[in-house]
Amino acid sequence: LLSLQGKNIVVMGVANQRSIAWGIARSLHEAGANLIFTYAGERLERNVRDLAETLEGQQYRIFPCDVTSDEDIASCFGAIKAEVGTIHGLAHCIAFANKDDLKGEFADTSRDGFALSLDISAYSLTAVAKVAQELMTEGGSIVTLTYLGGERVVKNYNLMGVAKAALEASVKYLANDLGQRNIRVNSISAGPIRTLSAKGIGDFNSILKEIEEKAPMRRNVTQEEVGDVATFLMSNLSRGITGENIHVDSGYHILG
Ligand code: 0WD
Repeated sequence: LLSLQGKNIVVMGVANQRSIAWGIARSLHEAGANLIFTYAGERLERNVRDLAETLEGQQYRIFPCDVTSDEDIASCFGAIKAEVGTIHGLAHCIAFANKDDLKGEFADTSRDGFALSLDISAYSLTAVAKVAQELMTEGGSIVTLTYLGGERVVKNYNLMGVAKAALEASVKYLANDLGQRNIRVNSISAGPIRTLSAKGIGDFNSILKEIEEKAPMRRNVTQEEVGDVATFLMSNLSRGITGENIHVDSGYHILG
């Protein structure tokens, strides 16, 4: 029922084994997808290569792509086109904000910090979708990752909340543009997960604790659980869904 055999899927944003992108990659791999990884900066290439080597029987490919650069995006997807031709899916698992902007008051956000965070965390989805859609000649699925802080105020999430609001609105506009080409665009709103990026968010431990105490399921979610929903969204099972935001957060978002 759920097979991604023969499907070429690009995974952007693996930084280390805790990355949500890595949870997505493992789930996609289990469903039989051919994976193409992109990484930002030489520092991460080794990490991604070492992790990809652990995927049994996987003939993975790996390309550099810093999403702040249109040239990087063009050459990355140019290389993917040359090597694999058609792609069927793309997982965008990328965000950035300066640490200082993830604590204290949102009102203190600087102009430069705002521009950089919105560029990497929100605009990059559009920049990448614009180029990736050319390779989705048989239709496709684009999935990005967001967080509840984009829908309502979450302490310390500050600038990243504004970036996620822009990202979630981008999902809807992109879904509307690309729908006629049978390309679907959706987001997963993940509950808090301890990753490298999460380390930047002030008092992250208390956010995790709050979920354990109050979420309907009284526990936090894992990279694997987010990964499995991404696999569903990449698969034919979700063919009627686009412009949607699916919460994988133990139900926490239903609380007022
Ligand atoms: O609790 C969490 N961890 C949640 C994360 C809850 C809900 C959503 N998310 C989102 C994040 O906001 C992000 O969009 O999930 C996505 C993945 O984040 P992650 O797995 O939590 O974090 P991490 O493993 O650090 O991956 C984010 C990666 C970067 O890692 P580093 O640590 O090097 O900043 O985003 C990538 C990079 O690999 N990234 C870029 N990729 C291309 N070009 C760039 C860039 N300029 N900047 C960052």
